[in-house]
Amino acid sequence: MLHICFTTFSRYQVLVAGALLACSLAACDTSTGAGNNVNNVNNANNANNANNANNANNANNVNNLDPLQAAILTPAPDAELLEGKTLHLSATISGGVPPYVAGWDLDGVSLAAGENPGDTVIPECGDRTLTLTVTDAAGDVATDEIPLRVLDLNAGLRPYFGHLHSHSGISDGEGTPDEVLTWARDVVGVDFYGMADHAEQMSDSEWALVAQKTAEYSQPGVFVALRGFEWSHPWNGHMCIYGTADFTSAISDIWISYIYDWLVEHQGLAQFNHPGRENGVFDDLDYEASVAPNMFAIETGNRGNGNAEGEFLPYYIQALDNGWRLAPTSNQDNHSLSFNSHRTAYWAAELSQDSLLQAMRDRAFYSSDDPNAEVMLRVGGVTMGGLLTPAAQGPLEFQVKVVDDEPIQRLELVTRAGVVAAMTEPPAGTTRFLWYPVVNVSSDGWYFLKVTLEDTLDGEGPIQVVVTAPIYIRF
Ligand SMILES: [Ca+2]
Ligand SMILES: [Ca+2]
Ligand SMILES: [Zn+2]
Ligand SMILES: [Zn+2]
Repeated sequence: MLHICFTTFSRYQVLVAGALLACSLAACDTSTGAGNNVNNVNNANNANNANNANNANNANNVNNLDPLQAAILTPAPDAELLEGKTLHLSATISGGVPPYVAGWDLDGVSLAAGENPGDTVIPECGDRTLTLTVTDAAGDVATDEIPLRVLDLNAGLRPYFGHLHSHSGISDGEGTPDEVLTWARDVVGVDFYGMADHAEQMSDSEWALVAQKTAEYSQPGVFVALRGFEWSHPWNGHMCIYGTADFTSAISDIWISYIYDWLVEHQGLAQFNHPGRENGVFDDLDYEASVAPNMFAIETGNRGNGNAEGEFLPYYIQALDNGWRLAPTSNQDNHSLSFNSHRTAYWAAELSQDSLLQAMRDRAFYSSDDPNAEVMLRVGGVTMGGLLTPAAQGPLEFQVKVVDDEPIQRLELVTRAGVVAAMTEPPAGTTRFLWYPVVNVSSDGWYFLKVTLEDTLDGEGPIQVVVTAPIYIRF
């Protein structure tokens, strides 16, 4: 009944490490059972002798043996692990009549076979029951079962899909705020919608009307509307600004330093729009530490040009390399009541104006050509957009979960200068994928996830691309 204890485990499998201990203890215990076995055999022989001399030897042997027993060694009861992680399955089987047939199941679904099947992937999260069933050559059956807690990689968060850049009839778009918000909520069906009309075409009363309407239409858990405005400079570039009581236009604020100072003063949260469309690109996205806390996003998708087209993606990478902490977004920038499949998505526990504003402060967004792809990137307890301070230089395990209603083609972990640090291609047709790439981290930097999906539902084909906010590494 020798079993092989596994020797490598991650820091996230502390409880499985406990299983290791149980494993070696059980191995030591086998010697103490030997004396009992001898006694049992002697007792059984005496009984047989007294009973029936005509019993066949085979039958005597069966009666003489210990009863069939099955015990799960690893994992330990109540072990916790992340979905998609490998779990080491091992057991001890004794007594009965060998050979044994052993099968493992998770909540009644077959998982593995044999006494020591070794590393087995646990696919889905939840409070699960692991059962070992053993049948011996005489047809006797023994079982053992333990509870397992398989943790959701999304940690109770879910993605919400919407937009952070749109225009209404207040500036050069279409529709009143009522018409725009009703359409976004009921026709497009997005979870959130940022109204950002051009500042230089908006009056104070229109600005106040948008505040009133976005508050009126926001229903926690149903739909969130947010008021912002677009600051448009013909040379430097455009930005959408949220979270301020006032608005300002490039007519009054000509220089970049003016709008950066204004953002700090008004505690605004701003997004670089369609980078590169205006030649100055905010001084080539030069890093300004004073305003860095206020700049939360950069568009990698605008109107029909998304991540797959790649028009704006290089500027995202450039901005991160320059030192900005930004999330990527993909917005319609619509000037009419029309919509495509591109979305900005954020992770939160619930849908509300507060959670949307918090996601801006946390940079917890991803930019998606696809309207419903769920893409999570974490490291330990840090979610996309977050800052991680590793305890030491060396291997770092990222945690990735992608779920869509269309096949997942490729996953890439992208780092400085756009270098691909890790890559994998799931089997054809995969629509739910967990990935734990390990990369060596030795200096400050960032890592975001790029996911290539086959497009079969949105008419964009052959592919759509998702990019997440990075995990920022600071030693
Ligand atoms: Ca999809
Ligand atoms: Ca699609
Ligand atoms: Zn613009
Ligand atoms: Zn615009």
